[in-house]
Amino acid sequence: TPENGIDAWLRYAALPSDIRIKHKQLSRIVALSSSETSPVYTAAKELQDGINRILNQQIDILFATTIVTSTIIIGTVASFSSAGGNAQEIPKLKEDGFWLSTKGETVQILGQNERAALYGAFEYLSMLAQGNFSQVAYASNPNAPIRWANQWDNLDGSIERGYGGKSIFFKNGVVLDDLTRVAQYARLLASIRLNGAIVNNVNAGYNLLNPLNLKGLARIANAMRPYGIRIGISLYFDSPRELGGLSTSDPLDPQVIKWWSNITTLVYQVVPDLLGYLIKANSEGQPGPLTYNRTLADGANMFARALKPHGDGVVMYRAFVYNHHLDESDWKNDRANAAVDYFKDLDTQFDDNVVIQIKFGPIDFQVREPPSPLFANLRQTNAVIEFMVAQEYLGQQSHVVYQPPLWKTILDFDMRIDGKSSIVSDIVSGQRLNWGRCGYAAVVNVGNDTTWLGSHMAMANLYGYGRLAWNSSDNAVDIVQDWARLTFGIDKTIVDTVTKISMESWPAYENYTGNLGIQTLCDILYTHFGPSPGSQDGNGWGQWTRANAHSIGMDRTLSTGTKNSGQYPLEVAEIFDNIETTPDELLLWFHHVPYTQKLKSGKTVIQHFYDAHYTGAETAQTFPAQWAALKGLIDDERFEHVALRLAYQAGHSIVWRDAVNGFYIAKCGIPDDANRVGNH
Ligand code: GCW
Repeated sequence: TPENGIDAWLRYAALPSDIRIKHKQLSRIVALSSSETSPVYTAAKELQDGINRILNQQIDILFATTIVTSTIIIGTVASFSSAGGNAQEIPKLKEDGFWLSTKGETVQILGQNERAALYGAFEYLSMLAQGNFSQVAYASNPNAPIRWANQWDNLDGSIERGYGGKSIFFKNGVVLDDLTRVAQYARLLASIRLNGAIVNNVNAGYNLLNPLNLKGLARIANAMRPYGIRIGISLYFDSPRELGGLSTSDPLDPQVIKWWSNITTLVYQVVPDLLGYLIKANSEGQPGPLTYNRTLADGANMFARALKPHGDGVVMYRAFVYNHHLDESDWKNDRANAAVDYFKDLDTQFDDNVVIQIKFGPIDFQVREPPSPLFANLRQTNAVIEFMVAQEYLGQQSHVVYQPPLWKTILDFDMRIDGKSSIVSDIVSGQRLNWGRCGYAAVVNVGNDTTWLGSHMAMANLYGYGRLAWNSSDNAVDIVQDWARLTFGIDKTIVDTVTKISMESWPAYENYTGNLGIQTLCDILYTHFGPSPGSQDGNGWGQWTRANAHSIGMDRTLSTGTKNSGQYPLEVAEIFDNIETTPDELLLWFHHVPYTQKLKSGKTVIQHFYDAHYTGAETAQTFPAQWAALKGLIDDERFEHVALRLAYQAGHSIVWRDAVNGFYIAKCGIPDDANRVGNH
């Protein structure tokens, strides 16, 4: 059924007739394209289908190369001009940018390229679906050229940190025969203007490179290409040794270089428009250049040079390199320092088609982190910021956690490089440091569940990611309102309720899991789900809290700590280095303080912990009642699906509250002012 979620925000629900009849009758779509695999063709079909469903108007498509009378014209600006159209009014567009005009007799949807025409079609349909018939004429251009999705799919069909079913790409070691869901996924990605997808796990094996799977890879690329989505793959660093039978995978060894160059030729034979490679190396047990006493740049450049002769392919080299056997007894040790320690001095050494993929914070997609200091330490090496739509540390889709407000704390942060305005979004868009290949990546991890991510509400994060990657100044409330109208309906109660729950969700989750910058206090050893504040310490993973009987927090200061504050540019370093100027929400990220330390709010750290866990859980407990207002306003299937998860979240928030508060009262023995916290 259309209600099961597969169409997500592309449901094109019929508008109520009193609204719908206000729209003029459309007569024809003229598509300036003849190829069925062109995104312009896809766009014309999408318009036809969407207009039929939203407005109940059946209209024809004419595929043409000259301008004929029409009510909607779709194509590229170039095809429009050569078909005799007057493009004078249209400003110069950036790559992937589009022009949308609903003024005058003809709706014009014209892209800088074919994929951009499809973006324009989705924009127009999004307006219609929300009952917005206003007359507009504007150009829309992306923040940044790289806007990708990453999937952590394994060839056996499992998905690492995936919470929405099995892989839509692979099963039993091979590419699935039926790739219907892959095309549907590409449609969703294109509608939020993403232009690339990495289809296999960063913890990659080498079997994707066998001849059978390369054929499968071609089919995946073919399924996504009509939507303007190009694909890339993750590689396993030791493939030359383990698959190729060489004695080494040393990136400077001529045979190894030749091996990768041959493989790359084979890959381009099946996927001529390959995006490139994603590399996780020397991270969490993965081999890499350091294994062969070479630098990370040597490793990245080896792949870059294999790609170079074939086109514009890039190597996404992940900055997630750290030692996961770190010694906690040494107070100078700090996993948060790793990315800058490893990459800073290599800044001049990467080839121009290497891009560093940097997780938004220095640790790992926690509920609150400062921006990774690496964003302020690369000047000549292009980078992308990595987000995680899949809620690995954020309740794994059993909790509603709407992430755009969290992401915006990072994107809006001013790094003050050289004492000048250096907003993170301006860095990754390329504006601040004049980068050309940069932008956004997000781990999405959709699966074959009809909800894609495992929960309808979680899809706001995928939608929001696309919106911010296109325009980081979009507002988190506007984004979720659009998403709510498109996903559930334009009724005000629906929009207000979904918006309120969503906007309250991240602050609530932060409150009942881990506040004041202590990280998400989940089990970090295995599941990354559910409370386990004791699991952070006593192991080498470096997500330490250093909680003892008297004090808590990581000392990351210059004088007594790990010197992590000093990895930020001076003005920012001074703020984080000083307890007085560090914002409360990051206090325990940067400082080790007594539980009785006073916050700016006047409360002690421990009382804030107790109170926040109560406040957060109380908020989560209002979600089921808020949602109940939607009964009958949306279909029962999705109503019940969401209601069940919200009920779970409400209960689990109490489990969280009591586990965390109980843990700390047992540690420090300081009673709760309000006398709620027992020593569990
Ligand atoms: O957060 C960690 C995850 C790993 C993941 C890793 C990474 C794919 O727990 O499952 O591995 O991040 O980003 O590489």
